[in-house]
Amino acid sequence: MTDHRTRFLQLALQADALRFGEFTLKSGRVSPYFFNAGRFDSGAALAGLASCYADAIDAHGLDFDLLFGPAYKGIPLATALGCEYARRGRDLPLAFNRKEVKSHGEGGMLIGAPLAGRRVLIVDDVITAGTAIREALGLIGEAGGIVAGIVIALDRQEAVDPAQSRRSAAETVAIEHALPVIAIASLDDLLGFTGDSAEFSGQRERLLAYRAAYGRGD
Ligand code: OMP
Repeated sequence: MTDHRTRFLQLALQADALRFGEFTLKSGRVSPYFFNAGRFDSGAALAGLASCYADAIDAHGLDFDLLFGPAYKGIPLATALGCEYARRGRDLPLAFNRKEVKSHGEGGMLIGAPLAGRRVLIVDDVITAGTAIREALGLIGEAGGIVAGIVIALDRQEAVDPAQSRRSAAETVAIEHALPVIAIASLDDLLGFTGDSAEFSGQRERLLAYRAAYGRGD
Protein backbone atom coordinates (compact mmCIF):
# COMPACT_ATOMS: atom_id res chain seq x y z
CA MET A 1 0.00 0.00 0.00
CA THR A 2 1.39 3.45 -0.84
CA ASP A 3 2.55 5.57 2.07
CA HIS A 4 -0.27 8.14 1.99
CA ARG A 5 -2.93 5.40 2.24
CA THR A 6 -1.41 3.82 5.34
CA ARG A 7 -0.67 7.23 6.85
CA PHE A 8 -4.26 8.32 6.31
CA LEU A 9 -5.76 5.17 7.86
CA GLN A 10 -3.47 5.52 10.89
CA LEU A 11 -4.35 9.21 11.29
CA ALA A 12 -8.08 8.47 10.93
CA LEU A 13 -7.93 5.77 13.62
CA GLN A 14 -5.92 8.05 15.95
CA ALA A 15 -8.40 10.91 15.48
CA ASP A 16 -11.33 8.52 16.02
CA ALA A 17 -12.54 9.58 12.57
CA LEU A 18 -12.58 5.92 11.53
CA ARG A 19 -14.61 3.74 13.83
CA PHE A 20 -15.80 0.17 13.92
CA GLY A 21 -19.22 -0.84 15.28
CA GLU A 22 -22.73 -0.58 13.88
CA PHE A 23 -23.68 2.58 11.98
CA THR A 24 -26.77 3.43 9.96
CA LEU A 25 -25.78 5.30 6.80
CA LYS A 26 -27.62 7.95 4.79
CA SER A 27 -28.60 5.08 2.47
CA GLY A 28 -30.18 3.14 5.37
CA ARG A 29 -27.52 0.43 5.18
CA VAL A 30 -26.09 -0.74 8.49
CA SER A 31 -22.33 -0.57 8.19
CA PRO A 32 -19.62 -2.13 10.41
CA TYR A 33 -17.48 0.99 9.98
CA PHE A 34 -17.92 4.73 9.65
CA PHE A 35 -15.68 7.55 8.56
CA ASN A 36 -16.41 10.89 10.24
CA ALA A 37 -14.17 13.57 8.73
CA GLY A 38 -15.47 16.00 11.38
CA ARG A 39 -13.20 14.27 13.89
CA PHE A 40 -10.18 15.81 12.18
CA ASP A 41 -10.93 18.67 14.52
CA SER A 42 -7.64 20.40 15.23
CA GLY A 43 -5.17 22.31 13.12
CA ALA A 44 -2.55 19.58 13.36
CA ALA A 45 -5.03 16.79 12.55
CA LEU A 46 -6.31 18.70 9.49
CA ALA A 47 -2.77 19.48 8.35
CA GLY A 48 -1.89 15.77 8.50
CA LEU A 49 -5.01 14.88 6.54
CA ALA A 50 -4.36 17.61 3.97
CA SER A 51 -0.89 16.24 3.27
CA CYS A 52 -2.47 12.83 2.53
CA TYR A 53 -4.91 14.47 0.09
CA ALA A 54 -2.08 16.36 -1.63
CA ASP A 55 0.04 13.20 -1.95
CA ALA A 56 -2.89 11.25 -3.42
CA ILE A 57 -3.59 14.04 -5.96
CA ASP A 58 0.08 14.41 -6.89
CA ALA A 59 0.46 10.63 -7.30
CA HIS A 60 -2.38 10.83 -9.82
CA GLY A 61 -0.85 13.81 -11.64
CA LEU A 62 -4.13 15.70 -12.01
CA ASP A 63 -4.25 19.12 -13.70
CA PHE A 64 -6.56 21.68 -12.00
CA ASP A 65 -6.52 25.31 -10.92
CA LEU A 66 -9.14 25.80 -8.18
CA LEU A 67 -10.17 23.88 -5.04
CA PHE A 68 -13.87 23.58 -4.24
CA GLY A 69 -15.19 22.36 -0.88
CA PRO A 70 -18.89 21.36 -0.83
CA ALA A 71 -20.74 22.46 2.34
CA TYR A 72 -20.28 21.55 5.07
CA LYS A 73 -17.58 18.96 5.51
CA GLY A 74 -15.76 19.77 2.28
CA ILE A 75 -15.13 23.36 3.39
CA PRO A 76 -12.40 22.78 6.01
CA LEU A 77 -10.98 19.96 3.87
CA ALA A 78 -10.53 22.15 0.79
CA THR A 79 -9.21 25.01 2.97
CA ALA A 80 -6.65 22.79 4.70
CA LEU A 81 -5.60 21.40 1.32
CA GLY A 82 -5.20 24.95 -0.04
CA CYS A 83 -2.89 25.72 2.90
CA GLU A 84 -0.94 22.50 2.27
CA TYR A 85 -0.43 23.43 -1.40
CA ALA A 86 0.67 26.94 -0.37
CA ARG A 87 3.20 25.31 1.97
CA ARG A 88 4.40 23.28 -1.04
CA GLY A 89 4.81 26.47 -3.08
CA ARG A 90 1.53 26.53 -5.04
CA ASP A 91 -1.07 29.19 -4.24
CA LEU A 92 -4.48 27.97 -5.44
CA PRO A 93 -7.81 29.82 -5.49
CA LEU A 94 -10.47 28.38 -3.15
CA ALA A 95 -14.28 28.36 -3.24
CA PHE A 96 -17.16 26.71 -1.44
CA ASN A 97 -20.94 26.87 -1.26
CA ARG A 98 -23.44 27.64 1.45
CA LYS A 99 -26.48 25.42 1.95
CA GLU A 100 -28.95 28.23 2.75
CA VAL A 101 -29.81 30.75 0.02
CA LYS A 102 -28.91 34.26 1.21
CA SER A 103 -30.81 37.21 -0.25
CA HIS A 104 -28.95 40.07 1.48
CA GLY A 105 -25.28 41.09 1.58
CA GLU A 106 -23.29 39.49 -1.22
CA GLY A 107 -26.17 37.00 -1.87
CA GLY A 108 -25.86 33.77 -3.84
CA MET A 109 -24.79 30.25 -2.95
CA LEU A 110 -21.06 30.46 -3.67
CA ILE A 111 -18.28 32.01 -1.64
CA GLY A 112 -14.65 32.57 -2.55
CA ALA A 113 -12.85 32.68 -5.87
CA PRO A 114 -14.98 32.82 -9.07
CA LEU A 115 -15.43 29.43 -10.76
CA ALA A 116 -16.12 30.55 -14.33
CA GLY A 117 -13.69 29.04 -16.79
CA ARG A 118 -11.58 27.39 -14.08
CA ARG A 119 -10.65 23.71 -13.82
CA VAL A 120 -12.16 22.79 -10.50
CA LEU A 121 -11.06 20.03 -8.14
CA ILE A 122 -13.86 19.02 -5.74
CA VAL A 123 -12.56 18.10 -2.29
CA ASP A 124 -14.90 16.01 -0.17
CA ASP A 125 -14.89 13.43 2.61
CA VAL A 126 -16.51 10.20 1.43
CA ILE A 127 -18.53 8.71 -1.40
CA THR A 128 -21.15 6.08 -0.59
CA ALA A 129 -23.95 6.43 -3.15
CA GLY A 130 -22.60 9.60 -4.78
CA THR A 131 -25.55 11.87 -3.91
CA ALA A 132 -23.49 14.61 -2.23
CA ILE A 133 -20.98 14.68 -5.11
CA ARG A 134 -23.70 14.96 -7.76
CA GLU A 135 -25.07 18.06 -6.00
CA ALA A 136 -21.61 19.67 -6.07
CA LEU A 137 -21.20 18.85 -9.78
CA GLY A 138 -24.50 20.65 -10.51
CA LEU A 139 -23.51 23.76 -8.55
CA ILE A 140 -20.10 24.08 -10.22
CA GLY A 141 -21.56 23.58 -13.70
CA GLU A 142 -24.17 26.32 -13.06
CA ALA A 143 -21.38 28.71 -12.02
CA GLY A 144 -19.45 28.06 -15.25
CA GLY A 145 -16.68 25.99 -13.66
CA ILE A 146 -15.18 23.00 -15.46
CA VAL A 147 -14.82 20.08 -13.08
CA ALA A 148 -11.36 18.57 -13.51
CA GLY A 149 -11.76 15.85 -10.90
CA ILE A 150 -12.93 14.80 -7.48
CA VAL A 151 -10.76 13.92 -4.52
CA ILE A 152 -12.15 12.21 -1.44
CA ALA A 153 -10.60 10.77 1.68
CA LEU A 154 -12.43 7.45 1.62
CA ASP A 155 -14.11 5.55 -1.20
CA ARG A 156 -16.49 3.10 0.45
CA GLN A 157 -16.72 1.27 -2.93
CA GLU A 158 -20.42 0.55 -2.58
CA ALA A 159 -22.77 -0.29 -5.42
CA VAL A 160 -25.89 1.90 -5.46
CA ASP A 161 -28.12 -1.08 -6.29
CA PRO A 162 -26.11 -4.31 -5.98
CA ALA A 163 -28.93 -6.36 -7.57
CA GLN A 164 -28.63 -4.28 -10.77
CA SER A 165 -24.92 -3.56 -10.98
CA ARG A 166 -21.83 -4.14 -8.88
CA ARG A 167 -20.15 -0.99 -10.17
CA SER A 168 -19.30 1.33 -7.27
CA ALA A 169 -20.91 4.76 -6.95
CA ALA A 170 -17.50 6.43 -7.39
CA GLU A 171 -16.86 4.46 -10.61
CA THR A 172 -20.35 5.36 -11.85
CA VAL A 173 -19.75 9.09 -11.21
CA ALA A 174 -16.34 8.81 -12.93
CA ILE A 175 -17.83 7.16 -16.01
CA GLU A 176 -20.98 9.29 -16.26
CA HIS A 177 -19.06 12.57 -15.97
CA ALA A 178 -15.80 11.41 -17.59
CA LEU A 179 -13.88 12.55 -14.50
CA PRO A 180 -11.11 11.09 -12.36
CA VAL A 181 -12.26 10.25 -8.83
CA ILE A 182 -9.20 10.04 -6.60
CA ALA A 183 -9.48 8.56 -3.11
CA ILE A 184 -6.74 8.67 -0.50
CA ALA A 185 -7.93 5.19 0.53
CA SER A 186 -10.75 2.77 -0.22
CA LEU A 187 -12.55 -0.07 1.53
CA ASP A 188 -10.08 -2.43 -0.20
CA ASP A 189 -7.19 -0.49 1.41
CA LEU A 190 -8.91 -0.66 4.78
CA LEU A 191 -9.27 -4.43 4.32
CA GLY A 192 -5.57 -4.68 3.47
CA PHE A 193 -4.70 -2.57 6.50
CA THR A 194 -6.85 -4.61 8.90
CA GLY A 195 -5.41 -7.82 7.42
CA ASP A 196 -1.92 -6.73 8.49
CA SER A 197 -2.76 -6.62 12.18
CA ALA A 198 -4.21 -9.20 14.61
CA GLU A 199 -5.79 -6.25 16.46
CA PHE A 200 -8.38 -5.89 13.67
CA SER A 201 -9.13 -9.53 12.84
CA GLY A 202 -12.72 -9.33 14.23
CA GLN A 203 -13.44 -6.15 12.27
CA ARG A 204 -12.05 -7.64 9.10
CA GLU A 205 -14.64 -10.44 9.06
CA ARG A 206 -17.47 -7.92 9.37
CA LEU A 207 -15.95 -5.69 6.67
CA LEU A 208 -15.70 -8.66 4.32
CA ALA A 209 -19.35 -9.60 4.94
CA TYR A 210 -20.42 -6.00 4.30
CA ARG A 211 -18.41 -5.86 1.08
CA ALA A 212 -19.98 -9.13 -0.06
CA ALA A 213 -23.46 -7.60 0.47
CA TYR A 214 -22.96 -4.09 -0.93
CA GLY A 215 -19.49 -3.78 -2.38
CA ARG A 216 -18.48 -3.36 -5.96
CA GLY A 217 -17.65 -6.57 -7.82
CA ASP A 218 -14.03 -7.41 -8.62
P1 OMP B 1 -23.31 9.75 -0.50
O1 OMP B 1 -23.94 11.11 -0.68
O2 OMP B 1 -24.31 8.63 -0.46
O3 OMP B 1 -22.18 9.47 -1.44
O4 OMP B 1 -22.71 9.69 0.96
C1 OMP B 1 -21.76 10.59 1.38
C2 OMP B 1 -22.19 11.19 2.71
O5 OMP B 1 -22.55 10.14 3.63
C3 OMP B 1 -21.12 11.90 3.44
O6 OMP B 1 -20.95 13.22 2.99
C4 OMP B 1 -21.60 11.79 4.89
O7 OMP B 1 -22.62 12.71 5.16
C5 OMP B 1 -22.16 10.41 4.98
N1 OMP B 1 -21.25 9.32 5.44
C6 OMP B 1 -20.06 9.57 6.12
O8 OMP B 1 -19.72 10.71 6.46
N2 OMP B 1 -19.19 8.54 6.39
C7 OMP B 1 -19.45 7.24 6.09
O9 OMP B 1 -18.62 6.36 6.39
C8 OMP B 1 -20.68 6.96 5.43
C9 OMP B 1 -21.58 7.99 5.15
C10 OMP B 1 -22.92 7.62 4.67
O10 OMP B 1 -23.93 7.98 5.31
O11 OMP B 1 -22.97 6.89 3.66
